[in-house]
Amino acid sequence: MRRRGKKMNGMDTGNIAYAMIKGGPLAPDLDGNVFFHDVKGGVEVMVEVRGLPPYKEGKNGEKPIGPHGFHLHEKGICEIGDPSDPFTSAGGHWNPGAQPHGNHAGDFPVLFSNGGYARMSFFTNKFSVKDVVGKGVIIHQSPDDYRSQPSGDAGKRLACGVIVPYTKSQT
Ligand SMILES: [Cu+2]
Repeated sequence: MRRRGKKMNGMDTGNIAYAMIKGGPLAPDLDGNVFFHDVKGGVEVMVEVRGLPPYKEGKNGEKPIGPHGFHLHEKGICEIGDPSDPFTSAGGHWNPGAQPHGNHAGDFPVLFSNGGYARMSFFTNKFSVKDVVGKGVIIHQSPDDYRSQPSGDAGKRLACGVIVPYTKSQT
């Protein structure tokens, strides 16, 4: 089988991009990063954040806090805007294939907090790294139900990041 790209840490890698994640007014301690590596057949996504808010059960019609919806949004613009409803600047879900929510290219697994810390890595074949440079990464207050349209009912936006190309000099 032919392999494309350079090899690093056992993975085929071509392009690498990343987003620095910064919490807004609803989660000021939240920060971390998300890396996107081109691998064979798709992209490996690796996320690490700290400072997620404590879990809170959803009661009396309120949404739970956590696990946290996690998506790519169509605009790489992280302006706080309204502090009670931050980061609407990032727009809606990135959905280049005009799919129903649950099958958007930017629909990711939820983030589970471990005392505020979350780390996850997963594979997707729905895009390559060059497709997502310039897009936004959003972490939401509430879980994604993967069926409410158009965005999974994941609630307010805790944190935002803009995906940029990764180069060694940026470490
Ligand atoms: Cu989202």
